[in-house]
Amino acid sequence: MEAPDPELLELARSARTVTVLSGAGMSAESGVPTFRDAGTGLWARWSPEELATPEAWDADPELVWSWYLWRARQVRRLRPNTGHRAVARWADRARVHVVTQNVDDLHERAGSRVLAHLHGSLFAFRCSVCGAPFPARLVPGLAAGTGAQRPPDPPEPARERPPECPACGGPVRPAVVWFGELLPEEAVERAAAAVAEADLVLVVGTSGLVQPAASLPLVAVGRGTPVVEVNPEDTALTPHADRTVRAGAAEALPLLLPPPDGRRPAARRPSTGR
Ligand code: BV8
Ligand code: ZN
Repeated sequence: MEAPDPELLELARSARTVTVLSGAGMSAESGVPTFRDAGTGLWARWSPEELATPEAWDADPELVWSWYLWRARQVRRLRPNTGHRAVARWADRARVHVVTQNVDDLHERAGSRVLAHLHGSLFAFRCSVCGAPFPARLVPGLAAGTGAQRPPDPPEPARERPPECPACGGPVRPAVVWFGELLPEEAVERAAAAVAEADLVLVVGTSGLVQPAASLPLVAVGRGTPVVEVNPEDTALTPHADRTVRAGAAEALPLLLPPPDGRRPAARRPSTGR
């Protein structure tokens, strides 16, 4: 990717309050399959939309639990990419609010404080009956820390039983938001406030298909806040964004980041900005 054009650089580097809205593409270059791809490999027989639902859980809690544990263990073995790290460093030079649809913890492991996990987290758990939180450290095989060495995946998804809630004996579920479930109200409120407060909204790696998260960038558009999209592909948001950077997050974000000492690097020929 060419260096971003001077106007886009100025927009990115003069912003005092940046709200980053990230989707699965943010973690793609870390090796985390995007949501649509989460049904590949071992789980190719199921579509993620089928498994990420209360109905799938009710029908076969072990299957759904095994899928989430497989995804969580996969993330544990992966690392934040240069895009996550650029967002974390940006916070040294401007107020940065990170709002993510992702359920991985790569923003945090890169050093960002995440303002809102709109769709929950692979590493938070609660009882599916009484709602009592369940500590991740008690989840078998989810070793804390990164890069937990685990044997390669079995040829078939291993079916594992979800732990039982100590309070009521109910099966423990991942604290993620399934399709048809409401998003955590306080997370949505914090995200909306961060969009309202921003003088730049950076939308990174989301196809903009899943509501209500997909409406957040449009709130910024409605307020006249500059919206910059970072995505190798066109998305539902593209027609509404002020600028589009047709590149991956790990490549584009370090180029947009303000330099540490406020120097303005000599910007070469513009990118593919709109
Ligand atoms: C709700 C957690 C109220 C779980 C997720 C009809 C019936 C019922 C509901 C609905 C309906 N119509 C609409 C709805 C609402 C529904 C919805 O929006 N459905 C869509 C599919 C139409 N939403 C809900 O149900 C939400 N709740 O509305 O409650 C309600 C209640 C009942 C009835 C109606 C309404 C809950 C939505 C949350 C679902 N949970 N995740 C889990 O992870 O297992 S969503 C999940 O999919 C992800 O979190 C992600 O946010 C989303 C999209 O996944 P992906 O496609 O992988 O990622 P993304 O979209 O971000 O696309 C990847 C992008 O990255 C691409 O653009 C690609 O080009 C780009 N990319 C690739 N590489 C890179 C890159 N970008 C940058 N750099 C790269 N290197
Ligand atoms: Zn319980």
